[in-house]
Amino acid sequence: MTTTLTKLLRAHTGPMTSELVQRPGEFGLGRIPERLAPAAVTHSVCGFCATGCSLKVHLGADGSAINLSPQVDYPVNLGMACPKGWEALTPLAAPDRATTPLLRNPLNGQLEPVDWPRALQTFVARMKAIQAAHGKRSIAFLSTGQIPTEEMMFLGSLFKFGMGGLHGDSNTRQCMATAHVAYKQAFGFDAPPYTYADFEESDVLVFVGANPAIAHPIMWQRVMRNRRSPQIIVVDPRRTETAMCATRHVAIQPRGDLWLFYGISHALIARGLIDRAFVETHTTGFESFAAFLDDYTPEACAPRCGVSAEDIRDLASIIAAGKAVSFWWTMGVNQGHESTRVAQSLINLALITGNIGRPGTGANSITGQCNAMGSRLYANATSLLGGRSFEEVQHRADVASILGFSEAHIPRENSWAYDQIIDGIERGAIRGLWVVATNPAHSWINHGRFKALRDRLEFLVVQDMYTTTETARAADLILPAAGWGEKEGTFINSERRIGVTRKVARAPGQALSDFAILQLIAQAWGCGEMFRTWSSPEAVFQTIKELSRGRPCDITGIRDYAHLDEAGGIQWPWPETRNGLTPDSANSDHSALRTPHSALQERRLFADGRFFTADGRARILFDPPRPAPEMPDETFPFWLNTGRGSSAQWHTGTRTNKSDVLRKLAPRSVYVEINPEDADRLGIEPGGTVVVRSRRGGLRAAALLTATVQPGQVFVPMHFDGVNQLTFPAFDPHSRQPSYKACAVAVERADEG
Ligand SMILES: Nc1nc2c(c(=O)[nH]1)N[C@H]1C(S)=C(S)[C@@H](COP(=O)(O)OP(=O)(O)OC[C@H]3O[C@@H](n4cnc5c(=O)[nH]c(N)nc54)[C@H](O)[C@@H]3O)O[C@H]1N2
Ligand SMILES: Nc1nc2c(c(=O)[nH]1)N[C@H]1C(S)=C(S)[C@@H](COP(=O)(O)OP(=O)(O)OC[C@H]3O[C@@H](n4cnc5c(=O)[nH]c(N)nc54)[C@H](O)[C@@H]3O)O[C@H]1N2
Ligand code: SF4
Ligand SMILES: [Mo]
Repeated sequence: MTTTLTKLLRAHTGPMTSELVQRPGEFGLGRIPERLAPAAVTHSVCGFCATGCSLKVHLGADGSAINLSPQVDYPVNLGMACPKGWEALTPLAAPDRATTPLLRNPLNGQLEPVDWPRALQTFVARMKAIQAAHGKRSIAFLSTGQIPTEEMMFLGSLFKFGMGGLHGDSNTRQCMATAHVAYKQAFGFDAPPYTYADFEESDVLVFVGANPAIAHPIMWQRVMRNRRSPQIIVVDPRRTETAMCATRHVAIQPRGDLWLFYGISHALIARGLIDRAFVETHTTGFESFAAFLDDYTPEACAPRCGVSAEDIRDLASIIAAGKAVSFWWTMGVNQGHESTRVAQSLINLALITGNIGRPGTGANSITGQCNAMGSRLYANATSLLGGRSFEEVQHRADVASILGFSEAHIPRENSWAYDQIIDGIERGAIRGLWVVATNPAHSWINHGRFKALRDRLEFLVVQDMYTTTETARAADLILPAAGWGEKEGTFINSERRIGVTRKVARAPGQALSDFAILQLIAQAWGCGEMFRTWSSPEAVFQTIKELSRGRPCDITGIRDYAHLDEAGGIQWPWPETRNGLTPDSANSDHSALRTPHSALQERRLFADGRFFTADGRARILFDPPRPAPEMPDETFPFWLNTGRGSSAQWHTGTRTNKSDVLRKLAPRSVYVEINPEDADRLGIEPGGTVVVRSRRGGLRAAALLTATVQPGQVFVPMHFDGVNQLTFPAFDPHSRQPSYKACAVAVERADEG
């Protein structure tokens, strides 16, 4: 183990990927003197949101990044980037970076620096002791959609196949679980069908519970490039930045979505405005859906969703008149108590109107984190590698044979979901927790409870870039991780495009990439031999290709990282057989791929109307709407809505708060958006301090008076700690995704509270 450690630490101070990039002038001419060499550049996919912009990295003489600018020649961002992308290097230099492992000293309760051998030995000894006393399954991990696929796959595989654990989930549950399940049930595989060119090729775009103008600014720029004068309909209780730019804002009542979309479906079917031929050839379940909808006339739905029957019919007419209609959804849909059915109510609309598989169409879930799509396929958390199932014999056998392990290493059961892991901690079933690249003490729903749970854990390991996150501060052991830009690997963006992220900076002190940390833990645990061939992210990428073979996400036609770079990223599927292109058919393929908007570079699914279900047909799925589990009442009269506050803030702020530029672009302290009428009634002044209270906790915040929120509703951004003391832990029954967007609160002036 010491040899591996020495090697890894040496590698960490050794060359960066960027230094292996040739500088112009080096080709065959020998190295030109440094002072004459034009600055070298490389590029890397952004590590914030799932848009997956490519950033040009300008390198200094020592090969490390000195600046970033957007890449022009990339089919995603076409020369654009949002403020986070421009500022992506700044968080790397923050003073609170974890630079050595830190271990809590039981005598004084302080986190104290230790060396890697001691940290690893402690990790292994404490986790194994817990397993010995309480069973193999008494340890769990919580991870992320923000590290490369190769690292997630290593974490999930090491934990389940090497360490004998079963329960692991990630923040993707907070974010994309609904889309994952909705697609799987409806299409037979978790397969977002679209490509970003669809933003430009639609003549009607319907955004539901999505605020791309701030959450996915470059996707929004793609909408702005649409030359068809499209109708843009935004369904959101708030008049968001996106709603302000839309042609129509539908100010739906919170949680009214299922009523609205059933009402629209009813209106379409009643007036015969559907694509019968598509429905008959490519779907199942239509007849029972139509019968079910009898009760959902626009008149019946109107009072339940806050949209008039006339408007419901009007929306149906707009959708029916559109030649290419696309439906886009994000967290306003995914984070709800009946979210899977809401997502499917949009899928149903696309199916019954035949808006799928053609340019500018689709039922399109927009992804959140840079690699949530990688996590959905390869995290090995709640589904087995490659979108497989732990419960299927054949799937386990396939994975075992590809990885060269005995099948005995592969659990036959599914992991608990995030909320079940949290319950498990409460019950004492989980005693050791390993948190990688997520900050649940801030982001988990009703986190007041998470904090109490800390005391139930015998051992909490936090693997993060920083020592100061809410979760790291509670840890027994902090493992110092390299961040975006300090390591390499691949991300899969929202439109299924796989792109490479590069090492262009050195991690500080003894921080190591998550990949290297996992290699060390595997060795220290005693299962290093199983992962002998997992020698680098790119080696693991080759295994990922094999795991994809014959699956809907087949990428066996991608040669290696260089191929991805040359091609401008490649969307799955890209099987070996694709258009006769083979991994070796070199340059001509790549130049074809580089043609902007060529058929190869912008690919959507289901052009042939065949879905991934056994009979090739999409499923129309539905259920009656249910009331939200916590509704406003006399004591807690407001709906609390939460979400993204600005394009300059990222989640719990551990990265974006480190940039002065980004901090100038967003409010520094927590605020609550409240309608001026409500404020007036409650005697709340603009900027005055108020207390927002729910049954679970309270939060002091500055009042931001704005008519963008409707009377009776308030909005608090998720970026400040404390918001999740308020939220109510309700979960969708299919996806187990938390319902962050609706609970009941009271608001009062602070001097009265
Ligand atoms: N700047 C920035 N960008 C980000 C992120 C970030 O933290 N900062 N995070 C990334 C991640 S991980 C994600 S998941 C995405 C999230 O991206 P979005 O989902 O677009 O952002 P949110 O603000 O969470 O939620 C979207 C909207 O849902 C609305 N909503 C609330 N309740 C309802 C309802 O009942 N019905 C409907 N129809 N709408 C409702 C909210 O008012 C909100 O405007 O953003 C990604 N991009
Ligand atoms: N109220 C409310 N709560 C929400 C939401 C909401 O809309 N409302 N949205 C939910 C959603 S959609 C999401 S995605 C979650 C996000 O919630 P989190 O995942 O908890 O938020 P982040 O701040 O992104 O946390 C990522 C952590 O990983 C660390 N990190 C970054 N890069 C690396 C790396 O390469 N390696 C390692 N080891 N660590 C790294 C960062 O420092 C940070 O501590 O929040 C959820 N919580
Ligand atoms: S839009 Fe997303 S991927 Fe593009 S630069 Fe901004 S944060 Fe990065
Ligand atoms: Mo997310």
